Amino acid sequence: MLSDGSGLRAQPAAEQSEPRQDLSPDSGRELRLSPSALCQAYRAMLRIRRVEERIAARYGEQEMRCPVHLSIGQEAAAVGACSALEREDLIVSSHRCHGHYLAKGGSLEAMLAEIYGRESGCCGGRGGSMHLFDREAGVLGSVPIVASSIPLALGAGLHFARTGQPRVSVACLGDGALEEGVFHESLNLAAVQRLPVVFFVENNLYSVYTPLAQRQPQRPLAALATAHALPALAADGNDVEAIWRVMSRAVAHARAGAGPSLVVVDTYRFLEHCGTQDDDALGYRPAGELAAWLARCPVARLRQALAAQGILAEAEHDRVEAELAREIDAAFEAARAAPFPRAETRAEHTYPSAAVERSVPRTRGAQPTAGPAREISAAEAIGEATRQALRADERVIVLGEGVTDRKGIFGTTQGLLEEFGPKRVLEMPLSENAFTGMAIGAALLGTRPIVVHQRVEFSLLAFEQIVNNAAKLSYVSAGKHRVPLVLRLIVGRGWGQGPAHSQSLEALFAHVPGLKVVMPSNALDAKGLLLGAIADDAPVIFIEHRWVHSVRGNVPIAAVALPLDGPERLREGRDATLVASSYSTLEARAAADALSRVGCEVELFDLRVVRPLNEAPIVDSVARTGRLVVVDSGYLDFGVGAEICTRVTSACFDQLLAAPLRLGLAAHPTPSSPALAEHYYPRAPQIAEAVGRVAGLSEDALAAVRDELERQREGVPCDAPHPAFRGPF
Ligand SMILES: Cc1ncc(C[n+]2csc(CCOP(=O)(O)OP(=O)(O)O)c2C)c(N)n1
Ligand SMILES: [Mg+2]
Repeated sequence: MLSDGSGLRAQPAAEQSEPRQDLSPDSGRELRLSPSALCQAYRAMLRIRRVEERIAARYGEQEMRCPVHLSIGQEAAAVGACSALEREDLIVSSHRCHGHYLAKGGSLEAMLAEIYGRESGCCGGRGGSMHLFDREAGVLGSVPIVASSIPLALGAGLHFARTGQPRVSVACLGDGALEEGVFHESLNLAAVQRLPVVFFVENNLYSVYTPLAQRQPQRPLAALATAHALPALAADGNDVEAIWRVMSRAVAHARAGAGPSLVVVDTYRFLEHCGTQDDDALGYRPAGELAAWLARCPVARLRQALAAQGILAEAEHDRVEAELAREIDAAFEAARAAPFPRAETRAEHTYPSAAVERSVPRTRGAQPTAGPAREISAAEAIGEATRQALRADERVIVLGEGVTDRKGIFGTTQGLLEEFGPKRVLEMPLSENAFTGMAIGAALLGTRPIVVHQRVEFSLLAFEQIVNNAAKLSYVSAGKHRVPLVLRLIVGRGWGQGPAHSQSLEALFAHVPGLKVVMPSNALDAKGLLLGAIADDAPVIFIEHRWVHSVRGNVPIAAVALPLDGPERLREGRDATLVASSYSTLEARAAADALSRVGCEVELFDLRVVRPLNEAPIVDSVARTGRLVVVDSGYLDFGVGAEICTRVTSACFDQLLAAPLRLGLAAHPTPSSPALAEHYYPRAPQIAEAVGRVAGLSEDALAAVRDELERQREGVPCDAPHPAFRGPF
């Protein structure tokens, strides 16, 4: 439904005439907008034009201190598309989002306040003009990474389909987005999932200065849909009624459960790509091209048509102009008069407020209020946590490659499809970026997805979605969006998995504010922290080491969520503090046990939660022991250990008796051959040696510890976990 905040509204598409679900090229030709709806569309287009002209006129004052991508010349596309939607339907947009946002009914004042960087801006001053969103009006988000918002539209569609809501989501794209991999992944994924999504492409013939012909082979853009078995529709992008007509059909098709479609409209940007100037003199467009498109200006063209048909008289037009001028004046004044956000609030909404309270005091072994427990493996614990979460909460879903296969991802998802069905346990195509982004989009609407990537490395194909969307959407929406998402990433170490199947890249994810990073080292935490992650409203990267999967431990039968609250002290000691995470914790524990036998008492911490890093217990410990060794599960350089050492050193420099030491993976990729991998991972003997030296152990004692640990490892290949690591501990 068209809405421009003026009170004048277009008739809903359905009232005008029933759009067909038949998407064949000839169907729907008779669809017409009523005269009042045409006037309404004109008003909405003129409003976008006048708002952007005003932005252009005032931009030089340098009070709007963010980039602006004006859509002057493309107004018919935004208005035509949104006039085919109901308010409950959602759109996502990109860098060029002003027109879409206004056409869908986003608040003008909140948009301008955002561009002016004010607290009352739609993003609270956190997003600027390229992140416009308005939940109430159905603008789910705008993302200035080309094509990045497409999977969010899929997520909205998935949420609608899953919850049985007859709503539709629309991804508003430029022609450039069609060159991005995620566009193709998304078409494929939307098609196989039959999602109620419309891909709406405004082909303005350019990506910045580069013409379409230099970027894509010559063929109709709509042909891309055919390859993905989607219906394709096209229209003149400067003819609002033609756009409304094709969009109405595509939307009705999606709403009827018939799946996604692609709509392509050809239009033209009159001003420069970014900024407010006419840049025709730069010469990147053929001579006369701009003039030809100016002659087809969608606003002028519609005005003439309405006048010719006697629908919009001159006096009425003047009245509309005057009304718009008053509204725009007032909105600019309100935006400029609004206060800036207070500097001390700048970190707010990086994470939503904590959802999980400490349900059970966590003491290792005994779980006094958690009820009966029994020994199971961490893999079983992960499967059990997932099953219990799916049973307890309809909003929880599981998706990934292989989640429904016979082996069920190391057994962790076995049986879920049978119990919960394909609507809650979704097998995914090999489209990591699209399905991770889809999960993010669904999470924005209240679905709580658990996404599984069978290797950490596979998630790198979705890094863009994780870093730019999952981590940012709470912040840029000033807390109005939440992303309750769990990403299970598996470290595939062992058996020659090599450089691209065995990395532990927690430092990459922990580097990004907005993400939480969790690494269990045992069965109890595997279950409890996973349940805590599922209950958390922030995106949680849950890194599972393949060798931890087989670790057994005493795990409560009940679904006891553990808070994501930081390190756990596994052993007390006075001589040195040792910090490890994930599988390294098991090696570190063996080292600490051996050191204890020669009288060196090590205080051992299992990090558990990398981000947010709660260093306080470690600092307390080092303040007593004076010595710190950190074993990184990932690469040593620029790693988590470096962060811990820095924080501890800053906090208790005066109590340090020795320089903190780090162990981790060497500065080269993981080799595959056992002959090369043999010395790659820090294992118990190396850890014991490092701690012993820091603690000032004698050479004899060091040798004794080393010998004992080497003996324990004798006959154990480097590419398999030590058989002693079975837990519980
Ligand atoms: C992934 C990515 N690559 C490059 C850019 C830089 N960039 C910003 S807008 C833009 C042009 C995109 O063209 P199109 O999708 O046709 O949208 P238009 O600007 O024409 O509306 C480019 C290349 C970006 N933001 N994101
Ligand atoms: Mg373009």
